[in-house]
Amino acid sequence: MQNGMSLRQYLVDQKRGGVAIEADLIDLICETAVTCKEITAKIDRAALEGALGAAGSQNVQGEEQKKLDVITNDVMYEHLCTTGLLAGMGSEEVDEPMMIPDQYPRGRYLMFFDPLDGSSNIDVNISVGTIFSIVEAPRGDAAPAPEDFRRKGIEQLAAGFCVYGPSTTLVLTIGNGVAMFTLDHSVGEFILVRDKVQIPEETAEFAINMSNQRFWEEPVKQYIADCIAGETGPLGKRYNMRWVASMVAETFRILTRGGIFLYPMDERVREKGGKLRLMYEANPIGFIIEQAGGAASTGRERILEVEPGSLHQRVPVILGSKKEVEKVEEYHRR
Ligand code: AHM
Ligand code: MG
Repeated sequence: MQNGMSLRQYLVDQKRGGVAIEADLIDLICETAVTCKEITAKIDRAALEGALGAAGSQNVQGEEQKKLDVITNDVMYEHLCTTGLLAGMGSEEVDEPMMIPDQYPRGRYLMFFDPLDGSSNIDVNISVGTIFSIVEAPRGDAAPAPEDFRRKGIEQLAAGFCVYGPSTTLVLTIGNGVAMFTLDHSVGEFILVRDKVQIPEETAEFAINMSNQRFWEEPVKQYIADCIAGETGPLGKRYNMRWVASMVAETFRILTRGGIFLYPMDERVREKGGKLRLMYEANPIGFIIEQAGGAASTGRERILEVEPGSLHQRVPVILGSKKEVEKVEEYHRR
């Protein structure tokens, strides 16, 4: 695998190398990358075009939507529903599964997506991203049923996220490791910059929203207390802390230098199951993390094996360097 390959060249090369990937899935990933380029341009011009700030509406999660949440959701849906590659889509920003309008052909895949993860950061110019997860549509190109949108993470064929930061970089897995592609604006293509990304197994860097401490479950309270205790504490090392409040940015950091990210269960979100969403946040990011040699857990089970109850189901999320995630699972078993 050579740096300098375009995204499509990489995917074709993977297929030639024996990875089971259909030509339609290659096309779908490339079309998704086109929407990420469009979103890059929208974000870049948002302040100039008055597209920052609140939209004045709430999504199904009861969260205030930003104008860009709505704009990027529309970019994704309007572009991808015309490609003839999808049978339906599920978005963080839309209550019900989204069907393909009758005037367009349907394809054999379903996509789950968060069009603008970390959007609470958008007005302060911090990295945000688009997350996507692709599974096979169980009825082929027939119209999908509601239950077709409840899928375990282990069923994913591909998952990725594009982070809009100092560079626009797409992180992708098709089940054969993780590759990263940076958008080269001079040619308008995503170009391979890293392949076979590996997360160091051990780390001394954690990411958690400390302001929620009093609401966490006991095992997480204890683990973080032990991290803060440093060299003389039970974990025997000095930890560093980071919190970007943008899961895509935290994941990118972990893929680059290791670390552990926690959005645990807390008292305020217990009834909802947690804060982060299974289908379009935890599953795709969990798949990527595992493919890079890390681990992704709820604290009690592997995220990719969680049985989804609904499209917008939430879960506790603990992911990153494998040995550190295993340690936190150990705290949950005690
Ligand atoms: P969003 O999809 O509405 O942006 O919510 C998800 C984000 C994650 O990116 C991030 O880890 C978390 O919410 C930040 O939460 P907090 O506001 O508690 O810092
Ligand atoms: Mg999100």
